[in-house]
Amino acid sequence: MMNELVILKLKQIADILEIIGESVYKIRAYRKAVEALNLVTEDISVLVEEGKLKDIPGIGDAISTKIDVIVKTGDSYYLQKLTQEVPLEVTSLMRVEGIGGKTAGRLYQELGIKSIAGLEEAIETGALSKLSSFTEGKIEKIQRAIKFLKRGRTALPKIEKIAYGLREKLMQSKLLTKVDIGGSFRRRKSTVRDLDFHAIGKPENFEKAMKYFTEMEEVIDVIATGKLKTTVKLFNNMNVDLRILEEESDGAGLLYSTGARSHTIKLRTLAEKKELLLNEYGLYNKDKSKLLASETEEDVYAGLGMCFIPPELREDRGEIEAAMKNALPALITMEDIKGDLHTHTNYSDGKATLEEMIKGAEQKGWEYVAITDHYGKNKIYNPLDEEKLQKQKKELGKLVEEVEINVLHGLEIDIIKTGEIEVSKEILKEMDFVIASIHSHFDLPEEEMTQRILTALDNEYVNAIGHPTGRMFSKRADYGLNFSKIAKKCTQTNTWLEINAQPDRQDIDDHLVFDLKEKALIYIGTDAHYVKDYNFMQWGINVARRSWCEKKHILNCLSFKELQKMIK
Ligand code: DGT
Ligand code: CA
Ligand code: CA
Ligand code: ZN
Repeated sequence: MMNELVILKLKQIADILEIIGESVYKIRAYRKAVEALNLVTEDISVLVEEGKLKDIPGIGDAISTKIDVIVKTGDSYYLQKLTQEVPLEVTSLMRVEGIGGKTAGRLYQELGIKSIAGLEEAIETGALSKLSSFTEGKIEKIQRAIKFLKRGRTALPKIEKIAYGLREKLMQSKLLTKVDIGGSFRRRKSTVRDLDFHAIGKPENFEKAMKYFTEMEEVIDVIATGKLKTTVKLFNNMNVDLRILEEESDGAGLLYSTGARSHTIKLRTLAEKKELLLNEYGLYNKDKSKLLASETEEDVYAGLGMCFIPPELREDRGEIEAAMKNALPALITMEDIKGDLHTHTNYSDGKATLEEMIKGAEQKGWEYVAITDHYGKNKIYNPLDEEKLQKQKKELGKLVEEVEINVLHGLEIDIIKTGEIEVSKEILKEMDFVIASIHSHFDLPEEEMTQRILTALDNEYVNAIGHPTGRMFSKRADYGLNFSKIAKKCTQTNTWLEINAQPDRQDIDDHLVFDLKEKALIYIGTDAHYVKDYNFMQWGINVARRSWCEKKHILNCLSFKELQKMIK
């Protein structure tokens, strides 16, 4: 939990420095520190105590002192000082895609805009269009980005550590005997709006537990408080609901909190048809004189005549009917995954060496890994050229002698605006696995975007389309695509669609995988840039599970031999 807070404060410092227009070196130092701390698995307060902070590469004297203060006081004096010059709120402007520190600074200095609401107002009144360089096109882009931000949803991976930290603290209070996190979080949705805690305790402790909850240091505001349900706002602006029930209602209460609403409403309707009554306390007979089931979710489902339904499936998409017939899918698990097909090394924009990435994949127990560094002209990705590719090939040749794991030598290449691929067929032909992805011109209309991918699919050497819809939860919505057209051509050309498991992407979305899994060829790729990114596989598994995928639906559940046969 402290780690999250430290990272947040350092990020805020970097943002403010950028708005003020401080030296790029200073800003970069803070950004680097944030990046480094994101990789730290130990508790930062323990590192401070043991004086080990400066052992972390990227943390120098100045920043280490700042971290020290944050750990000890929960806040940063330095940040407080900076915010006398520019209010912290101004940093919220930087969440709008296309607005960096410099622009945020201008908006504040020249128009006094502090918040996204203020920015919207300036668009409305026309004040923004009077500012130099704010063309009609640019303002339109900003409007779209604001609309996207206002969904108020956060990628699940981004909130997971915080959520588990809060649960830990609630348990430590000793006022509750069990704490679970329900809602979309438990259903493993790609994004969550708020967190829904479901807790069990003794009635005499309810009030004390609610008080403890509202007074936790992560809480910045209490939205509503009651004996059975309380809502608070966290430091990251996310709301958390806490419901407390007595032990005997554990199962029924967790079922209720987990939802989805449509799922529990369907269950209630079903109960009524059977002359029963279901609520968050239990399953009863019609006049409520007898409690039939409540202690565990299994009990409640059994009382309704069905087997346990995994939370990921609880969306009223046919899971209740399937559970009644005992015909739920055998959902894919991490153990079914045999390898990763999308990874980068420091030959392009990855952060680990070829050797580290290969050995890291082997450590995961995988049978194969595809190394797919960027190749092409897009300089942001430090792409390979012919010379670097040959060097990589040579190194790879030696490395494969040292390892058991099978390595596919692949590439990730750009689908340029026209849909063409600017890598020669002579090069592509030599590669074991070629992923083509869109990395530029994200705002073309749906038809053009669809055609762009269809054109790319004409290239016989393209094996897969990476992160197909381009959405990034913290940045931009997906560009519209006609998926039935794309999926059809993918199947015709034996081109695979990726579930990109990056936390911010989880692309393609579960509703698409749900529809396409029988028709299209789908695999999960982590797009790893560090060895630890192999753990992103779990986010891809979530998407697949929510889409009712069994291992037969996901290509990287195949053995290496079978996979090789499948690759064109
Ligand atoms: P979210 O927060 O938008 O990511 O999605 P959920 O599913 O977590 O939605 P949320 O937080 O509004 O509600 C959490 C769970 O609480 C929901 O899945 C079911 C339960 N719930 C809340 N209010 C109601 C209600 O009025 N009726 C029913 N049946 N369930 C409710
Ligand atoms: Ca929720
Ligand atoms: Ca809620
Ligand atoms: Zn990519």
